[in-house]
Amino acid sequence: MIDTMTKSAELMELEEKFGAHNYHPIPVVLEKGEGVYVWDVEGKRYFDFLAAYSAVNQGHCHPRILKALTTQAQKLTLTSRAFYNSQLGEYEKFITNYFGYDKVLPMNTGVEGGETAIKLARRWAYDVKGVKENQAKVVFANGNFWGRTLAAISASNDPSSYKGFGPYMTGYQLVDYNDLQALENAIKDPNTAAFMVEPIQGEAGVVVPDEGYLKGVRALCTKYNVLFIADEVQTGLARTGKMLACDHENVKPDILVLGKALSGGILPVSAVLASNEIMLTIKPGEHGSTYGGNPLACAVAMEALKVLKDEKLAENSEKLGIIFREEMNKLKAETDLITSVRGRGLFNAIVIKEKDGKTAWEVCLKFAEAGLLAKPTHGDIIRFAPPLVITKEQLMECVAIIRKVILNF
Ligand code: IF1
Repeated sequence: MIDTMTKSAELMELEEKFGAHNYHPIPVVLEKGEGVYVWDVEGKRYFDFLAAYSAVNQGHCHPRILKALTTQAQKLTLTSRAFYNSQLGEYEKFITNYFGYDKVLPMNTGVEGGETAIKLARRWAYDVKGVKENQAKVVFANGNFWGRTLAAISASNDPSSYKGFGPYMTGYQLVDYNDLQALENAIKDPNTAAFMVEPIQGEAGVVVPDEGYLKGVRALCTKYNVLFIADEVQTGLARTGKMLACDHENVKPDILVLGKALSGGILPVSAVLASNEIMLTIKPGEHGSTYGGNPLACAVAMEALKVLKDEKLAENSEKLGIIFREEMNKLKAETDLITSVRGRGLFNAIVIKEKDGKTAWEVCLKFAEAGLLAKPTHGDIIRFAPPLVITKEQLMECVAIIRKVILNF
């Protein structure tokens, strides 16, 4: 019997056999991406409605960002920070002007951005605020997710993130998200260095706080001389219909953490932006990373940021997000399968009425069959986050696919 295993099945088997089992992917094997589309190894085309968890806001393999990559890659990719390089200064000037901060500390992954922000906040607490050595406290919100390192999972209240990896980082406190009274009770403690929060919680299932929450966070952090760290790794860079999710309430965090779409999904680039007062508390040789600020990342990130503005992706996200939620709310009225619709811009989620703990997963399998890729988070929540280059026509095609699958489920 000739082995009739498909290419996809073959490749999935290789991952099963030789790779760690730290994910449970939707069973599609992707080979090519362009704009809002991805193709599997059998040549089937899908709408990508996850956009690599918002790392591909500019669309897959954006030609301008690829050009920046290939041009720089022919010249110089990495020097380490033992030396200067021709791209870093230009990039630092560009991104600090772009977001309105004095300085940037370049890193690679989002979680390194979070770790850097916390190190800066603690150092600022000791050197500027006057907190006693090793007494600094950092506050986080229940439901937070900012990565997989030990410092990140120590802040988590989700057992699937932290269980079995203790002991945990100390000096942390958790308060309920969207609860300003709980926040005030926590940060009035004079040992508090910072409150790190996602303006909209991503992994928690696109949890949008009440209008006024971010303004309240800003006011309380100012009142108690506590640094407001905004983790915009997933919500930033036009995803929620503004350049930053904090822009919905016109609040300016003391420390801004960016990642994911900062490189348009081409290579890992993250950044931490802050004032001189905060940033200069870290002295030469006290923080860094092999790849942080490499010339390739700088060239790619500058182009990725230019594309966001040139293609008005925040405006497109805002406009199409409103249409998308209208369509999802219409659909919700026609079925008992959807219990809630929420989001901002093209950062949305529907909550599925779970029958047996597998419903959302099975719905996503049906979406894949119908040519749309999405994945559940926390079992019953399906996040919808397409590349922000999606057109209205493409969005309506996706709405039709979602409707068909949901109504026939
Ligand atoms: C995985 C989740 C999303 C993030 C926020 C920091 C980071 C992330 C708000 C760290 C990363 C990724 C991690 C990836 C899947 C994805 C994810 F489902 F895990 F939670 F997006 F929601 N802040 N999120 O969302 O950035 O170090 O990964 O570059 O771990 O499975 P990173």
